[in-house]
Amino acid sequence: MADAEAKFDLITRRLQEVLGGESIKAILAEGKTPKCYWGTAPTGRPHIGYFVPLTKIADFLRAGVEVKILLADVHAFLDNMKAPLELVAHRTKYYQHVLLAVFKSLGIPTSKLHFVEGSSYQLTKEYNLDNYRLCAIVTEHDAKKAGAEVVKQVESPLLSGLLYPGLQALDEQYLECDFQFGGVDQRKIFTFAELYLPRLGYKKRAHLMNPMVPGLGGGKMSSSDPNSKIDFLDPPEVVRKKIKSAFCEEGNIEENGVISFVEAVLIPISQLRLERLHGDTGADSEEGQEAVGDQTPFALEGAPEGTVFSIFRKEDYGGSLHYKSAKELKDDFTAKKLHPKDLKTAVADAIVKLLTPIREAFEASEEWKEVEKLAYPDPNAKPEKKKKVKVYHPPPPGKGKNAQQITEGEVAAAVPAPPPGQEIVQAAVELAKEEKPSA
Ligand code: STL
Repeated sequence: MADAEAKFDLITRRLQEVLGGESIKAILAEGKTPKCYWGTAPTGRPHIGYFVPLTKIADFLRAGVEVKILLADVHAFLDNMKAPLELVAHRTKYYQHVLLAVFKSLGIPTSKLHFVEGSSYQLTKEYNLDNYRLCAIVTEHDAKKAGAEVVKQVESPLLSGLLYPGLQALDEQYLECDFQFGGVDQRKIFTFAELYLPRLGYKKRAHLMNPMVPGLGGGKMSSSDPNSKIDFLDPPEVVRKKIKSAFCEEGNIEENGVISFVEAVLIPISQLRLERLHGDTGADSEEGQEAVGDQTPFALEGAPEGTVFSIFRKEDYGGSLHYKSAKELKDDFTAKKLHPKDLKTAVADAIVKLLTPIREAFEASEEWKEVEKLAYPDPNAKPEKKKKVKVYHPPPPGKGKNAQQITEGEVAAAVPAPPPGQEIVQAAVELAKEEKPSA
């Protein structure tokens, strides 16, 4: 069936790897709706690298796929407490706000997406029993290996990190998906799930993987260098500054985060928009209807038909450049026909355009602003000053203007008690000191 084939091509376009594609083809051939999920753990602040999976979700909807978005709150905690329990709920809400605003900015109808919080089913008896069943058959070696790329590696690994891959495997069963979608960094977890779910008597799922997009430093985007990633809420001047300082060597397309971003995000978004202009939204007839913000491709006025990325240049410098594919742009860059400075300016302009509606949605939402403060409290903020309790210092007996007796109890009542919990924190610090190896 030609229709099924076209849908499969749309579902898998631009992916780096597909495992078990035949099972998706079989579902489509039967005229059924494939179901998928994409999971994210609400830990640090989501950055613009998230445009990659979120843009891909537009393809799934166009192909009629049912999409669930998992906010993996329990995982956020399990991964070395990247999100401490007190913060997890706030961060989950923050992620939900960001994701909804990004989807709207991409013109993806949010009514078609199903948001699920991990804790809504991961704390049930059934799920936990399955976790124990899994623990009884998975070796420590396999669990460690599966999480090697995804779980933060630390000197003294916690048991929680070993649980992470197993729970992600169970999510496939409990979210009733036909395939899980994620970055290629999830590959080891995906193959772990393919091996172990059948051993619990569950169906093996297909796995679709995105390429990873390097950060602006050329390395990993999720690194702790704040300049290597752009936050969804960064204002234009910050975007421009970060792009300006990005590693982008003339003639070198390797380890070039700026070019990678054009290829993985800007061009696919342009392409989605061009296709939408032509009415090619497949099963997703609602695409674009609730879109917020400028929905034009990143092409300058007067660009030839099919342009997915334009770079403004003064006539003196050869005039503007228009590209119909990432390959054309990369070829020009390699041949030094496109200068890093011109590329950077065009990319910064495009990112500013992409982020404008997201920042506006944030500014317009008191709830989101409030959640942001709770989810990511300023680490430099001074703790609120407690009002000093006046302590009465009695003069030595017999001295003072109105010399009179005061009891010990009265003094104790006037001395402020330490804030609750301080003793516990103190005890933990002492314990940590004692545990340090005496080298
Ligand atoms: C991150 C960053 C990222 C993906 C994830 C976490 C994925 C988490 C996850 C958890 C449970 C699932 C599926 C995915 O079932 O890019 O910190």
